[in-house]
Amino acid sequence: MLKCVLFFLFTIELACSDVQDSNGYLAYCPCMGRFGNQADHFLGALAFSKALNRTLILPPWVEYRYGEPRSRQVPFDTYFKPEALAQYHKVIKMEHFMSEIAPTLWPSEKRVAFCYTQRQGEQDNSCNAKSGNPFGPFWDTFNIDFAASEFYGPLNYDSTNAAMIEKWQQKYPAAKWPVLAFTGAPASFPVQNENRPLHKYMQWSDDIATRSRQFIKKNMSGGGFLGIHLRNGQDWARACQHVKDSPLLFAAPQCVGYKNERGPLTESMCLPSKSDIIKQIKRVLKRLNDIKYVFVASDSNPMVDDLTNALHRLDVSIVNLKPPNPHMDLAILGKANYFIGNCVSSFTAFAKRERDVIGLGSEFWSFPHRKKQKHEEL
Ligand code: GFB
Repeated sequence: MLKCVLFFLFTIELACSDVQDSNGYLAYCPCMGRFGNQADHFLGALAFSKALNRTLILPPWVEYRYGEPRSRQVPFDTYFKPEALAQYHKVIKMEHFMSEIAPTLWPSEKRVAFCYTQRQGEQDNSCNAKSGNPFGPFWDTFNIDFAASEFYGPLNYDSTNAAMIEKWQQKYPAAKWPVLAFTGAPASFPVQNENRPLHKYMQWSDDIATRSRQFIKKNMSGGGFLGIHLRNGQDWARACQHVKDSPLLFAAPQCVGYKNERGPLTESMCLPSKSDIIKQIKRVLKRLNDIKYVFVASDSNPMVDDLTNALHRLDVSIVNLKPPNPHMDLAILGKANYFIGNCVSSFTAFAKRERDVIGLGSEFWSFPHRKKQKHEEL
């Protein structure tokens, strides 16, 4: 029996693997950045496939392990439930598409790579869709080689622009182009404001949801918890040096707005000092009732000793995950009574969106920017 994906709209519709979508499919490589970047891109690709009315092929997540020259591809449903996404739009796992549908609908000679314009690589005038890491390893996971390239420029993937969507439909009708396979995500980074609410369809897999609940029960019961994200590794410190010249660096629009309409981006929003972090946590703890724990997620230094020393009078315990696990960290941050995150980080952006769609409160380090009073500087 072939697996089916359930769509719960007004009626229940079954999209079984032996039924092909006559409106076509959309595939892409999440080839830019790590999890937070890929998640931003995913929401854009989801909106774009919905606008084109093509089934979205759920790509595996691309992960990098220290010392390994090739990325690893982790099946989409390791972290998220396809059936929750199916409440919004038609989706199919890439593994499933390749085993059940590609052999007839998308045979080797029909595999065309889409890119805006030519990319550098082995061949001239080509998307070179498999040149470099993770491009090669990603498509190799499914034994996909491309027979040709298609440059779709000047079209773009703004799913809110009906005239643009019409142009895609005209130029690439599903009957002739059953699969649009993009060399990179057909989406902008950071995610477009309009697509942020789509996060509600990203629901953690049972495995992650259960383990995060168990962690909270075991380590943080008998009171609420404040979740904090400390992005402070060396890569981050280097990136934050660019704040002066990049007022919308990475995910910064999530706090300062897409046009800096909510103020300037400061270095302290990107890499807050220890004293700024402690002051802000104290302010938040004073404001909130019944917080007994501070859960720290960090890529590098969770500052457990510093926080323990600084907060011991406030009767809170500092908790973190050992060994580290980014997805578990995010799932736990998503459930905190309150959250303080890093405005510039797309990792924070994931937790912030998840919390927004269920109405939980959050704020960012050192945001909004307030000019220090003279006595504070002394
Ligand atoms: O997710 P991400 O694109 O977020 O990349 P940023 C950061 C990666 O660092 C995550 C790890 O995918 C995790 O693997 N990481 C970050 C964490 N925070 C945590 C945490 O709290 N816990 C754990 N366990 N892991 C930007 C990138 O990272 O960093 C840019 O988007 C660039 O492309 C820049 O590389 C330097 O947006 O924070």
